[in-house]
Amino acid sequence: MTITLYHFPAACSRVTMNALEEIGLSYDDVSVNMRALGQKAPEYLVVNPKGKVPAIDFKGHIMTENAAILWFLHSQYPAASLLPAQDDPLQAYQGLSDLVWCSGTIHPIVRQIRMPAKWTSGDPEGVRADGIDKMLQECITLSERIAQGWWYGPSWSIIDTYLYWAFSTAEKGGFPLDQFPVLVAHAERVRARPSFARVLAREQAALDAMGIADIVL
Ligand SMILES: N[C@@H](CCC(=O)N[C@@H](CS)C(=O)NCC(=O)O)C(=O)O
Repeated sequence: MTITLYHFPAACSRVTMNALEEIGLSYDDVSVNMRALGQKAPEYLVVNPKGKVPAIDFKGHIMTENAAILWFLHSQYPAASLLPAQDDPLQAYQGLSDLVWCSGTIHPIVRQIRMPAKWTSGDPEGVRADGIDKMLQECITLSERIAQGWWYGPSWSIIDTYLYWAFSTAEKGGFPLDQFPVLVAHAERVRARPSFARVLAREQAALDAMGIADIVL
């Protein structure tokens, strides 16, 4: 039974890809060319009617929504420690709570910074500035929490990759990440993981295959 990830390089689907790499699963990756609005193409809408990445075909079951996919993968492959152990209900709650926060609070702020015109028919710069203000508040708290470690302290979790994806994408939209040396150092630690290096290699191969040369991974 195969596993297929539908993704676009540097989009939030890289968090799911990083989870697959951390677990060590064998999977196919299919690029959905968002530059060509591939996420809205009829053939992709058959896979994910929401018209978004990521989607995953997990052994014949189509799954969407990053948080739910990550939660599912963690439940199936607990040895990878993507999140706190699920056998303790309070720890399990914490992992789910953090995933929902990433997808429901942090990701929309990133979208507000990176694609403000999608939020307003008026001046997008006001929307972007509001997003940057919200992200600054989040980063002040996060810097204190992460310090020299990871989101959960001594051990990496998929929340670290999710947060890294959020900050780095916000930075591409003008967010001043360099004001937060703790988060810059955290980004370097996320990128230094062998699983993340494999993600970058697969994303680069996908970009090359699509003939896209101007996306920084
Ligand atoms: N709630 C979804 C959001 C996914 C999402 O917004 N994906 C973006 C890429 S980061 C996308 O596919 N955007 C294409 C579009 O909105 O047309 C999740 O967390 O998985």
